[in-house]
Amino acid sequence: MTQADGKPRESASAILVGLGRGGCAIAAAAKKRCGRDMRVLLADTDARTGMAHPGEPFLLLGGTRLGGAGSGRDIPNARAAASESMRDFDERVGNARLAVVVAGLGGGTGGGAAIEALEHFRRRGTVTFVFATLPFAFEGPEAARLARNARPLVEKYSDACTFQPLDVLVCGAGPDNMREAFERGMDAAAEGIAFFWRLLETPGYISLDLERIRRTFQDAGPATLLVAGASGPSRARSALSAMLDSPLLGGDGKIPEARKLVVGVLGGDDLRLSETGTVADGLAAAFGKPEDFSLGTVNDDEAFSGRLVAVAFAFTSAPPAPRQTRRRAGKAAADPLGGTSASFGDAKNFWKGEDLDTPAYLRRNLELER
Ligand SMILES: Nc1nc2c(ncn2[C@@H]2O[C@H](COP(=O)(O)OP(=O)(O)OP(=O)(O)O)[C@@H](O)[C@H]2O)c(=O)[nH]1
Ligand SMILES: [Mg+2]
Repeated sequence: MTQADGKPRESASAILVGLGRGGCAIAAAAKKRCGRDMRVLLADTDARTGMAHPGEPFLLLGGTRLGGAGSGRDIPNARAAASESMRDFDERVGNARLAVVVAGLGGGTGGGAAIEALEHFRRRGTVTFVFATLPFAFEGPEAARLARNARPLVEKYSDACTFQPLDVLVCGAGPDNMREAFERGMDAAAEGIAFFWRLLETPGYISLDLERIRRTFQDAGPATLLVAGASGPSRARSALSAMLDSPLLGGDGKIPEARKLVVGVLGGDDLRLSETGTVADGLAAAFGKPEDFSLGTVNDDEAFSGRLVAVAFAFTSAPPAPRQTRRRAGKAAADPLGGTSASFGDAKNFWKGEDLDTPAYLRRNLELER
């Protein structure tokens, strides 16, 4: 994975990990948009997912436990299956310093395997950003319950995360065909991830490279991710308004203050300084001028000629409580750059087929009272 000058690409130390059927579909679609230099790993408890994406690296999770038949919409089952495959997973992710984990919440594997993978990444020092979708309303209460149950643990174990309701991703213009709805949700999610990847790998005049993103995202917590594109003479203003009108901000016109804001502006050679300023200043002002503000630009005439795309990560809620990397006494921490990791065999507390590190409400499939 090298550039023309023979140096390794920045993005070689970043990996996109798709988990579960929906997560793998979105990750594979993002890779199609970004090209073959994007490092991807698809993993699922269901062997059919590997067949659906021929040519992409695929890891079957918990083959011994589940026989490649999926988790049966069971988060603890999927988590235990993922735990069984963590050595293989570790080998496949190699020396990644940043992992973008994509999962559709609403089933078993997207949530369960994500929790396991995130805990694993934390132990080995890889910074994680989770891009998770929340189920369509039409998927019913069971999918909503599974997503609600997985979400707090995904928040807990990731460095930064965003939850994108599929109903919002398809802009509420509900296609009345399920396949079309899922495809549109997948396209929108893949597009958001692909823009983020471009920010990482395409050097712009103001660069947001992997190490800056890594530092900014570490222990950053949940973010609202806003993406908007526009063309025409007032494209910067149009993109800014579309972002600030997003239903993800509550839709009541009151924009919460952000403690941290990351903004990317992507355009062609015609991207003007004043346009970058319009987007960056407009977003900073709307989110209460956070001191922790990062800006990156991408100039890619082939991809964005005539078009401007803006991406923002607004960290609006309280930062997560300080976290400690869970390590077993006597086990050395994995070297994040050094490949092999500590032993995982005893890193989990399984008893009678249950993972005792998973809260009881999840193990018993109960609903949390809020
Ligand atoms: N956009 C999109 N979302 C999907 C697709 N398939 C599933 N999803 C979403 O992902 C959620 C989880 O479904 P799956 O990915 O099928 O479930 P899984 O993670 O494989 O989990 P199990 O099969 O239960 O082990 C669903 O509730 C959907 O919201 C897809 O093809 N496109
Ligand atoms: Mg599945």
